[in-house]
Amino acid sequence: MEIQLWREILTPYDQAVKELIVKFEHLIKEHKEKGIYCPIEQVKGRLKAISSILDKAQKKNIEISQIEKKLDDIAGIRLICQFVEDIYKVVEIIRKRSDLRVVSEKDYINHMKDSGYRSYHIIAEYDVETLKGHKTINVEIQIRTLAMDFWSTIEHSLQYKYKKNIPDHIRERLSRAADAIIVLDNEMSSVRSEIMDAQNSFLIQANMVADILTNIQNLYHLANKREMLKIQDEFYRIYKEDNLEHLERFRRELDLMAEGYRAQSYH
Ligand code: 0O2
Repeated sequence: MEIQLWREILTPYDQAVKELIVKFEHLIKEHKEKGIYCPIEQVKGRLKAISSILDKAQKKNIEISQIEKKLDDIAGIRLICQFVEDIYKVVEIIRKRSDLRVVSEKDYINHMKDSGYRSYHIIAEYDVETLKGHKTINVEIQIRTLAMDFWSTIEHSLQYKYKKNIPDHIRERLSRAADAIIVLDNEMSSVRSEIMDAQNSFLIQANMVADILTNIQNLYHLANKREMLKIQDEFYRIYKEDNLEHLERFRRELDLMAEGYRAQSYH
């Protein structure tokens, strides 16, 4: 048997996790900048600990030399959503990505595990470029709601504490908590459009305020400074009104003014 160079083995998986976190976080940022609701709320990622790799290999009777071929979750990405509906939107996003090739899917949302665990799992191939060249590895992507993530994090810690033999009375409580999570997620889904409207308005307002203040700052260097201070005061006054239409009108007027100054400075 060859000596296992764990650092060398794990480097591409570590790289994949880091790259995918950046990519999915950027996707969230792009949605926010465009004022569009993003079905992904949070991105997490982890490289499986060597001890967990060894435990899983032992449990599944996998030879150490076969670990890379047979373990799909050395690189793990978790995408957390607000609503159950979002999970399937995220699945669609992943299926369409050109940098991920879906190998298999498991729907533990519609087919809850006996433990009460719910999540959508995708195993996908991902290409990394390292010092040693090109390598295709498998990545496990778990997609679940905030509530499901809460449950599974707690349950995972208890599994660790009790070495996978959780006492019956705690199991029962976890099972009741899993049922409560289903009720909670359903309740949240029923007010989804209201929550999304509220979040969208917040996003639209935040983008508008950022635009206005950037314009004011840029114009401050070009236009009459006193006039710009007046405009800034006007902005604070309108902002206090808490009226999105007025804020939008103010932004358009400021845009026109900025265009005028830009045209002047061009000529
Ligand atoms: P860790 O420590 O999170 O990495 P299979 O091949 O289908 O028989 P496998 O490969 O374990 O079994 O796949 P499965 O069942 O889809 O589980 C993959 C991962 O999902 C697990 O990885 C967990 O992260 C998570 N998971 C599955 N079942 C449960 C559960 O009952 N509770 C919690 N909290 N998480 C679960 P690992 O390697 O088991 O664990």
